[in-house]
Amino acid sequence: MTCANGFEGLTRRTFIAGTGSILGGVALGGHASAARAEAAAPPIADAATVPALVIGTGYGGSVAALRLAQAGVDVHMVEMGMAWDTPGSDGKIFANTTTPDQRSFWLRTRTKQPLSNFLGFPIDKAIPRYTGVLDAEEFSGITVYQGRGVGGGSLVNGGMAVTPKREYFSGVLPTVNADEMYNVFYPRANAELGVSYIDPAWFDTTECYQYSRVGRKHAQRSGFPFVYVPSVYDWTYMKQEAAGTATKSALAGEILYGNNHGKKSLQKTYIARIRATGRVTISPLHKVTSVAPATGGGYTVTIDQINTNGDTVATKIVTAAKVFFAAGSVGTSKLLVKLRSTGALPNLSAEVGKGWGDNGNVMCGRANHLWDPTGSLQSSIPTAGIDNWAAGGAFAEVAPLPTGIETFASFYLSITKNTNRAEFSWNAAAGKADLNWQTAWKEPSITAAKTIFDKINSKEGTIYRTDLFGTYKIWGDHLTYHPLGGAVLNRATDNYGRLLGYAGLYVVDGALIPGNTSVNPFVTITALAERNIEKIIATDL
Ligand code: FAE
Repeated sequence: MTCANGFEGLTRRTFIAGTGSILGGVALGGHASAARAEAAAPPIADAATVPALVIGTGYGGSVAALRLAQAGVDVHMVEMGMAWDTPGSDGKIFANTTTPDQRSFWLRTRTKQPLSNFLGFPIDKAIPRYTGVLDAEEFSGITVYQGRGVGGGSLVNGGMAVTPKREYFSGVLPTVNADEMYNVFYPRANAELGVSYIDPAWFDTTECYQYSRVGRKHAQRSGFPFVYVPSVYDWTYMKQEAAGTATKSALAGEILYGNNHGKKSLQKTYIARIRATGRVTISPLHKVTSVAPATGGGYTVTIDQINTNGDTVATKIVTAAKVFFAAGSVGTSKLLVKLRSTGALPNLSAEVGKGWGDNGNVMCGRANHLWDPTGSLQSSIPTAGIDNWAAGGAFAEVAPLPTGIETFASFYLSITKNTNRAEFSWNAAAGKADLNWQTAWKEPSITAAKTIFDKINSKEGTIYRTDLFGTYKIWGDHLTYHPLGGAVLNRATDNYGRLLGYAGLYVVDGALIPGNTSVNPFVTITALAERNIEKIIATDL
């Protein structure tokens, strides 16, 4: 079977697998050429001494490393995931969502796709264990999806680059000056990330956004404001994909397991600029396991070098004058609660580990009428949303189901007002950090999402899909793509991310944000990191 989106030879089996993958509603990215341009520098050496060590290479870490390097500081970035700069045997760096392989998941022997089922049937499959790009990290009551590799979440995310409405900002970061953020740091973040909107005329006519136009029609007929969602995808490239003059990427369904072409992941933006400074080295497949005060000042950092099976092949002890925690909300929180409890950093605040939220993520699908097709060719990059935040506490993205065939389904990822907050704690017996989230805490999110979709279903005479997350299960309430908090600004840290109790230790990532951003989070994480690092460079260096 040859499908319009290039899924040639699609069998029923691969169709089902592909459906599950992308439906996750969000995407990813990661590009080869920029990363490949630089010669691989040797990883950090045992016993090295560095002025600044950054743990993690996602948004917060990349902002911190770039600005420190531009200020003349030599920086070392340590990243537990792979470099993602070398093509596999198929000539591609990242696997397609229709055909997950070992590159797709972090140290799993079976995929754990966000949409686990189709027509009620489970669609996960066996894969070789490998340090793949998407981590589905399981805690009690919730699976937290995260990117692994140089570029962090930017490798796997949907590229939706949304600045919160200003009127909601005081609920997002109550102790941060909104004027500064909206006049300086949000514009700076948007410019550096390469954020732009789809051309509305093209949106109105292109086959690959028919699913979004159906979403718009249904939203507007029920009286909900429809909004375009800005993106870091290269729209010129997507038009070329549609015209058949460029290798298909968004239009081949590339999203959750990496994007080989059009998405401007951090590798193409901040990290390309970081490399150009000549002051930053990056060690992939290196995982920080401890940070403790060093005898002569600064901090002793313990780093496990791992292989692609996840086994430790070397342990390195280095000294850093300053350490920036940028391991993501989960990575930073897990590390900090461990260090506080095990005596490495006993003076960390009791607030460390607290204030963790899921950004109110909840997913659902709707079954449309046969006269309302959503299209067999769907761009994997969402660009439309339904804004019912003020009235119902939900902002819903119209997400793709890029299966290559007509599904007559509309799919949505909602970000909702959910005030439940969980806490990380150190489980000494198990030797790992636990998170005390409960699945039932998603109820407020479902209630908020229903303010949109019950009304649309009633107006359109349609029903919810019940086959995407199990058998007769409507809501994808078991996961989040947007972990936030765990080292909250002005609580576990001061108002600029300096960890209380330890001079020279900083948090610069999504752990600073207290659980919800009202929209997708990476623009806010980037802008906050820009704000904080500017202050830290001016006053602490
Ligand atoms: P992050 O980007 O997660 O980077 C942390 C890095 O630290 C990772 O590379 C880790 O591998 C690394 N690391 C962790 N622990 C260690 C350690 N001990 N030693 C060394 N390295 C370590 O953090 N957000 C949006 O705004 N729009 C979207 O469309 C969107 N879609 C998404 C879709 C998916 C499937 C997923 C998973 C996320 C999505 N997100 C989206 C969320 C977004 O990617 C996420 O908020 C940011 O990546 C978080 O940025 P951080 O800098 O906090």
